Amino acid sequence: MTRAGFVTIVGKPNAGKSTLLNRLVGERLAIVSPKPQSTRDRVVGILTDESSQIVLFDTPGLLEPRFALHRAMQHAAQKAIADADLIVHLVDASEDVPTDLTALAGLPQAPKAPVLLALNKVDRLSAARRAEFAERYPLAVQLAGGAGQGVDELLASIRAQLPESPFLYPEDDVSTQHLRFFVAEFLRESVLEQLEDEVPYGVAVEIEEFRETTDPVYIRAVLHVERDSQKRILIGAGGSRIKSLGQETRRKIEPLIGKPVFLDLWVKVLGNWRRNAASLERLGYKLPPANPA
Ligand SMILES: Nc1nc2c(ncn2[C@@H]2O[C@H](COP(=O)(O)OP(=O)(O)OP(=O)(O)O)[C@@H](O)[C@H]2O)c(=O)[nH]1
Ligand SMILES: [Mg+2]
Repeated sequence: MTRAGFVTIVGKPNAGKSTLLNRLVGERLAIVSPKPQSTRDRVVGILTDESSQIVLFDTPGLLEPRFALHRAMQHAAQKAIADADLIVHLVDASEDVPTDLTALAGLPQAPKAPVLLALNKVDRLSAARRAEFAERYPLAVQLAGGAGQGVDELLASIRAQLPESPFLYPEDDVSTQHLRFFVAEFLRESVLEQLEDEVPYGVAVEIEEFRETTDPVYIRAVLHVERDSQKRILIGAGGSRIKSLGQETRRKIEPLIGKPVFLDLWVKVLGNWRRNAASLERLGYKLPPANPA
């Protein structure tokens, strides 16, 4: 008898969802950043042992949508919630207290799947504060997903609540995403690491070409920005910034691809892409239907 199911990790931006996914799967699948709103779409991680298979969905942080990209991000989280057999609601306990998930996710009604509350970043809390949380939220798991504290307990709770089912994916799979996706995400992570303030938020990555049979592997990626001023920043003086973004990203993707990579980077202006439905679609972000039934 095996258990298997879809487990969706949700929470506010920066709660530590992607860090937790990586820790659970034991691979760096999702990009992580101290800046909020780093995850923009669903990321899948698969964790299989002899008797269970957990298909994890990492999601964009839940926020009040201000423009089209935010609506696409909220929609991705809502879909992952609808697909879930179990939801892990992750709260950064060092900054926040749990709030109502239905309202936070902008849902018309409570999700069908059971919700497991997990209080994260407890490594930042005093013993007294942890005890207070334990008393107030007796069913919540206390975690420090970054360091791995409490992760076994969370896994045990998840496994106990998975439906009985045959495995959904081959036992050796750790994700369902293709290499292209990881290349685009790691490039965006490098942008989050190297650039300040608003710049990373205006960057979207498109992989235009991916030739795996050549040596080195040839990848052409476009960094789309919203304005000329952002383009200048991304290129940097004498091309210094784009060069270092390329170097950093190659360092991350070459172990994944297993071969040397020639990463051909371009920066283009796609005016106001975050607010434009056609641009978002082209970049692979799915907006909710305009008039939901
Ligand atoms: N102290 C501490 N920091 C953590 C922990 N987990 C994650 N972090 C840090 O919190 C920041 C955000 O982590 P992410 O995993 O990117 O958070 P997220 O919820 O995926 O964020 P979005 O994708 O923007 O919604 C990073 O700087 C992490 O290193 C933890 O258990 N303790
Ligand atoms: Mg994330």
